[in-house]
Amino acid sequence: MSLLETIAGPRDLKKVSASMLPQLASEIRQVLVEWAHSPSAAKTSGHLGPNLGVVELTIALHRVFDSPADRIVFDTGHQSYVHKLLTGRLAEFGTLRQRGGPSGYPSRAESEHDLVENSHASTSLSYADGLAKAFRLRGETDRAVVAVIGDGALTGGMAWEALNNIAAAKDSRLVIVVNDNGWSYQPTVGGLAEHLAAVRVSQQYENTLEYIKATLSRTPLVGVPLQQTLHGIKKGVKDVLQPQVLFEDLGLKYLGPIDGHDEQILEHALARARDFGGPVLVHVITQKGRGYPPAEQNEVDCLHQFPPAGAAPGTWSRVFGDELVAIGARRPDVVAITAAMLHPTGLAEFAAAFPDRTYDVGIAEQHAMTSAAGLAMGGLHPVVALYATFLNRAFDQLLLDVALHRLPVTIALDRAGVTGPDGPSHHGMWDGSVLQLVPGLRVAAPRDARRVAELLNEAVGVSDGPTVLRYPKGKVGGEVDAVGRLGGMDVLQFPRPGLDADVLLVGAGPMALTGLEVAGRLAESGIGVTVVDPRWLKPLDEALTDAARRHRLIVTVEDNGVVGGFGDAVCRLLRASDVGTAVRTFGLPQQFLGHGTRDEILAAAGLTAGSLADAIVGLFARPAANY
Ligand SMILES: Cc1ncc(C[n+]2csc(CCOP(=O)(O)OP(=O)(O)O)c2C)c(N)n1
Repeated sequence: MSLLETIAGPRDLKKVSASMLPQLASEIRQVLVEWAHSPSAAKTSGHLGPNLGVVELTIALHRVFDSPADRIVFDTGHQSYVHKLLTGRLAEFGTLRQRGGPSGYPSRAESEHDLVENSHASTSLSYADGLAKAFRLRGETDRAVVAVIGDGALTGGMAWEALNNIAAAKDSRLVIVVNDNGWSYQPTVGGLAEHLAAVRVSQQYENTLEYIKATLSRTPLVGVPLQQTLHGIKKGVKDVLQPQVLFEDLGLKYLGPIDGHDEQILEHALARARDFGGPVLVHVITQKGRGYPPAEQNEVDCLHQFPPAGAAPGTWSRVFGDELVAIGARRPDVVAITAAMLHPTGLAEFAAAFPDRTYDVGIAEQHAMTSAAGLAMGGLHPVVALYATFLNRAFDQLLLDVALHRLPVTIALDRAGVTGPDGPSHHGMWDGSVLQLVPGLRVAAPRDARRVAELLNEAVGVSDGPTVLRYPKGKVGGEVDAVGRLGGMDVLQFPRPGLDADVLLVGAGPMALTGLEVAGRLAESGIGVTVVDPRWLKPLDEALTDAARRHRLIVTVEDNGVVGGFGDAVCRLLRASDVGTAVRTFGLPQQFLGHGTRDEILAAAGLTAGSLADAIVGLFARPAANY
């Protein structure tokens, strides 16, 4: 039996003697690496590099704090695998991120030790601020709150809003652990990153570490107020360690930098921070991918995800990225913005070709959008590449900073629709609805690679307002050319000879291709279908109304929440034009959808060709008035 197998929770972990902890850390790393290379992880992928980096830190956290009475909030939550392994989930770990298996993020349904499952970055400090205030107000003064936040997540504006408030909440029992590995997906960028790097890489840091080790080993654990220790540390290194003034000037107690792979030092520092009685920031230096050479040496992202998440040839991301390079060569005014996701959004080639015209703004979608507004006001045409789910962060900026000013900004929304193993927070199922609210915004959804190129060119050709391109995760399917045109829309298929124009099936993006399969099945039941790809989902093409009048039933299919999306927009258009034809809208149920493969989730949502065809055949079995 391994040591890890004997640990069912933090209580067991606390009993392990300090001398055995290196063995425990190495067993955990072995489990992580073996899982990453398993056939199951090959399908689901997962976060390897971040977890290898927090092994000692997570052990120390669970030995010093008393979860779940003390609350540990992991920012983003992608680095919580070690926490899962130490809180009784070793047996299920092999099915991580699979349908029915553990989530790739903390999950309250799984464990009392899990709390925040949102997995959008930079929120942990606000949660922690609220939790600490709640414990204080309720008189639960023995409870501490810890937020573990990466240097990447610390680039998000919300984190700074929280720091501003935490500094003012002087009696909150709150420990902020900055897990500083220097990386987001990419090396973390910006002034904050430079500040942290100055602390991290300087010779002073080495000196400080030595000093802290010496100080802490000389002082007994209990009874020495943190302030005294801090004072001692500062006295010793005051002249050489200036960079820490950033946090101190904000009014936060700063402790560090601490070697994040020295478990004993971590325990000492965290215990002092816990007992301080007010907010403390513990700056911990870790190495992303620690202990697994292929991750340590990976120059793209330290194997942030494994298998790697980059934009492989043939993916939607890459097709977008390659076309943007071609556009960039012709159009010197086109610039690209990423929020810390250069490779996954397919911008790496553009950045290589036009480094001066590519901006990585950190995990700062709000800033990305308004900065794009500024770039557009300055005479450029920015292309902001985001995962669809993260557009939520920048809605107000899109609405008022960009659209109100009718600025020519193009937003490329990758991973739109069901994404799969990342679960409810990562499905791109909201953008199709919230974008409908934005006046003057044009939204395109390509069905295949040719249309990505075509629509991206049309989008960057728009100079009097914002445009959006939304496309899913993964590989692009085969190309399907139009057989006709209806206004600006592509007709992919007319009803088979001998069949009536029964159904007008309008499929958004690749759902138009699913529509072709549906049409094939319906033809077998004698139902004639016209399949249309609208290309632009907003504004809708007026030609849709005439076409609708010529059919008995309109069916819309979209890979987006069914409420307020493209289908609802079609209904509104038809109502406004007094078209009486019945309409059925198919999309994702407006629920938080769990993790699984994209195919599994689409099947459960009834968005496969078979389910759609069955549903439509069922409708035709009813009297016409009741469609
Ligand atoms: C709002 C938001 N934007 C983008 C992401 C995608 N994302 C997940 S992890 C990550 C990098 C996190 O870096 P850091 O906080 O330093 O943690 P590390 O992985 O380095 O441990 C990014 C950009 C996200 N989760 N949330």
